[in-house]
Amino acid sequence: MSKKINNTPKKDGFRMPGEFEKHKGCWMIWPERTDNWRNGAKPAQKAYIEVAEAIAEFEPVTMCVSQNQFMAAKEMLSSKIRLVEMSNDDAWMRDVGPTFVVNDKKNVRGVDWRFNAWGGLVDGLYFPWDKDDQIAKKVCEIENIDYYSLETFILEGGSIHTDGEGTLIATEACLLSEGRNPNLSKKEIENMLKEYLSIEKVLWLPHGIYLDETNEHVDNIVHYCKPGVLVLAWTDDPNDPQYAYSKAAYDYLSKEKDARGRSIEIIKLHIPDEVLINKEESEGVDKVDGTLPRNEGARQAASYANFYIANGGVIVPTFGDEMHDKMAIQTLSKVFPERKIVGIYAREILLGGGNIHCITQQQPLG
Ligand code: KQY
Repeated sequence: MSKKINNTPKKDGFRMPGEFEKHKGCWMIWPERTDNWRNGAKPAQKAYIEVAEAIAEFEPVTMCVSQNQFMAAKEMLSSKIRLVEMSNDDAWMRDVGPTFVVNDKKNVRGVDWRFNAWGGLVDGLYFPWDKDDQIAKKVCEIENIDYYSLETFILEGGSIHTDGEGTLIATEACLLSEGRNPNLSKKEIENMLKEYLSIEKVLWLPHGIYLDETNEHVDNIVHYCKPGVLVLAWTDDPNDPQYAYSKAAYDYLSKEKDARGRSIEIIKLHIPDEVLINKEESEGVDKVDGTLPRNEGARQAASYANFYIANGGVIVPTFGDEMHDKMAIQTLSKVFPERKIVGIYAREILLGGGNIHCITQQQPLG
């Protein structure tokens, strides 16, 4: 029986592993809310299915589905995917799921942060969010994993990346935003990450991806591929607002050392050409007060860095931009020679505000 532990992972000898370490499986949530996903969420469900089935080639996938959608999802997903019934407010397992930590004896525990829909009543994306806030604990209970549960500290899984060896990367734009932990200083936030993930050094990028509605989650701009090596979303166009964001990250990371004292190898991953919401896509979304509107012409925070590393594969979003899609897949093939690179056309996921990394959460093998 899973239980809540009243200590910290650091004190107990547990650390957050890198995503590239071995997984037991992957968790996802079925999309359905019609004020975020167009056309009754049907196009998004198809994209989620493609992602789930692609990951299932490499490791077991569990899809959490509300009671309303359970039978429909069961019909649409293959028997490879395990379904569990779970209430939810939306479908972003990276952010609402537990952050798993492991120890040297290969035991696995969960960290259950507080979730407030990316900014609560300050600049959150929907209200209420109480069902999403319960998901991390429920996942741990299903897996019979003990967990640490924070009373007030707000954090989403997409706002942190680690090399598994003591280094964590985050963006100031997100972690220091008004809607998350306004009463904590940068130093206090760092200390929480150190204590709950066994981190020794936090690297702070000023920004993430331009117009990212999560206050610029780090998982959209960089991704650790192995210790000492990461990819960075990039553009060569100095007139694109993203240029200043990516350049600042590049300059900062080029000068910094990681927790082990290594310089960091930075591999540029060029972003796709601008992705804008079209009229039909905008009109397909229910307009509801309190949920972020999806207006025609709005630029989407498209980035290839938002991929998922599975046991033998890498599942990468593509955007129908022939040249940049191809470049991204070529680059990642070189970075991950031992894994199969699988591109999935992910425009429908992007239209909901995130991408493949945001909708998945790996559970380490331990
Ligand atoms: O991690 C993410 N990028 C989640 C985005 C949530 C968007 C909700 N509309």
